[in-house]
Amino acid sequence: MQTDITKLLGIEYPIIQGGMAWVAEHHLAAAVSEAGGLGLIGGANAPADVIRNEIRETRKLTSKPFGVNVMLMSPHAEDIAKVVVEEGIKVVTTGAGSPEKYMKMWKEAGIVVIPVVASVALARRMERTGADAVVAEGTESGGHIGEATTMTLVPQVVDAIDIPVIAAGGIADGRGLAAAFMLGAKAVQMGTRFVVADESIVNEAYKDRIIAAKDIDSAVTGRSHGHPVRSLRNAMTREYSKLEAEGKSFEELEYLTLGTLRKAVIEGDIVHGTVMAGQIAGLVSKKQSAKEIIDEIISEATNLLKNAGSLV
Ligand code: TUI
Repeated sequence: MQTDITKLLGIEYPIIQGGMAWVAEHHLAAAVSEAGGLGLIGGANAPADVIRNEIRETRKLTSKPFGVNVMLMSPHAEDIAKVVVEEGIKVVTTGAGSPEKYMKMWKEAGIVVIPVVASVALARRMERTGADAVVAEGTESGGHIGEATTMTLVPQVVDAIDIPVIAAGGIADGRGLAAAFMLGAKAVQMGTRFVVADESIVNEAYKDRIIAAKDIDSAVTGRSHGHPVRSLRNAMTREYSKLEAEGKSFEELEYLTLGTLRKAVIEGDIVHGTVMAGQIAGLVSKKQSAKEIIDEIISEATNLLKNAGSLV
């Protein structure tokens, strides 16, 4: 299944794995790339040397293309921006900000740069600054989110820019991939479905919570301070929302969440930890290898797109 994005990235299928904090490490990234998608190492808040090591470990497991996601709010973003150049990384995605100050360095290094955007305005700015493609990420996504839904954001971004668009947010099966193509996207980025992959190092309790999730089980916290984050509802989100409603400061709320994503992902504390996941968690119902996930989605989408002709 070849599109502008598979050609740009040299991959077999138009499926990109999200650069999820604590989750997107070398085992998962290598498995997704080996299966024909694009695996990503998530820089998150990790120190640059940890990411350098993750890159090297990924190379031991796959010779196929993979990328690094640079989370721009990280205190280590600048160092990771340099590490990706030093390590000869071919594809970089960015999140939670604008990567403008790194563009010149990355483009000179021949890196394909794909910023994640949550608005048409940022998509336009990214095209002007030399991005090769963008991920248009709807508010259905897990983690740090924007306001627009995938259904509304993707076609508006597609119309606004000439570089290829990758759809993200609320996509976890072949229907989602086919729908993304209909909206004008050339690939999808998926997070939640890959969290439960066999190769994902995420604690089984976290995976089981995603499998058990229903359609309305996620909640958004942090809106009052302009840093909305979607995760599955639990004691943590309830406590946060209560303090948020009481008007607690950003710093106090930040302190409450410190280390809680790690607590959920690594330790499996899905009650007091932060269980980031997208709204599509309700659709994710089984644990499979990354290859099974990708093969199933491609097969579903191919059948749907073949049959689409019978509608007219
Ligand atoms: O970045 C993400 N998702 C994330 S980052 C993350 S780490 C984190 N952990 C705890 C609290 C907060 C963050 C977890 N999930 N997705 C990409 C994304 N980028 N979504 C939205 C944006 C975004 C939002 C505003 C990008 C740019 C922006 O404005 C930039 C500007 O300069 O206008």
